[in-house]
Amino acid sequence: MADEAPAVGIIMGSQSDWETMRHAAECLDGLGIGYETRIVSAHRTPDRLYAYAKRAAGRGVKVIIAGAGGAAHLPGMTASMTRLPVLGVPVESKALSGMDSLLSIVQMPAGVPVGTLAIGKAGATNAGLMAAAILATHDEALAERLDAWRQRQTDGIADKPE
Ligand code: RP5
Repeated sequence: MADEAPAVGIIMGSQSDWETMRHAAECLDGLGIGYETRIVSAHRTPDRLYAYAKRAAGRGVKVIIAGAGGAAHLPGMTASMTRLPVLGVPVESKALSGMDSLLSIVQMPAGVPVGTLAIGKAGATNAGLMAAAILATHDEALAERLDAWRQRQTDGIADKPE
C-alpha cells in the first residue's frame, strides 16, 4: 500500500497544540509504537479532516489521538467519520483554561463515542498510554513493554518525601 500508516494517528487542531500533544508522541516513542502526526483543523481545514478521518482505517491506522482547544470539534468530528477508537485530548485554552475544550470533547451524543482524557499534558500522556493499552490487547510483546513501563513507574515512587 503506497500510503500505509503506522498504528497511531496523532492529529491536532493547530501547531500551537503540539506543545501538549508531543507528550502523547513521547509516550508512544517510549513504548516503541509507530505513529504519524498531522495538523488537522475541524474549522480551518475541514476538507483535510474529512480526508484524514475517512481514509485512516483503510491506511492501517488502529487508534486516533485527537487534541484540540477551545471550541474543540476535532475529536468528535473525526469520530463521526471513522469506526476507529478516537481518544480526545482537551488542550488548555488561554481564555477558559481548557474547560471549553473539555466540555466540547466529552459531551458527545450517544452513538458516536470519543474517549476523553484530562486537560493538557496529563491527558496527552494518558492518551498515549490508552492507545498502547488498546493495541496491547492484540500484541503480546507490546503488552510486556507496557507492563514493564508501569512497573518502572511504580518502582520510581519513593516511600517518603525528601
Ligand atoms: C483550536 O484552536 C486549536 O486546537 C487550538 O487549540 C486553538 C487555538 O489555535 P491557534 O489560534 O493557536 O492556531 O482550533
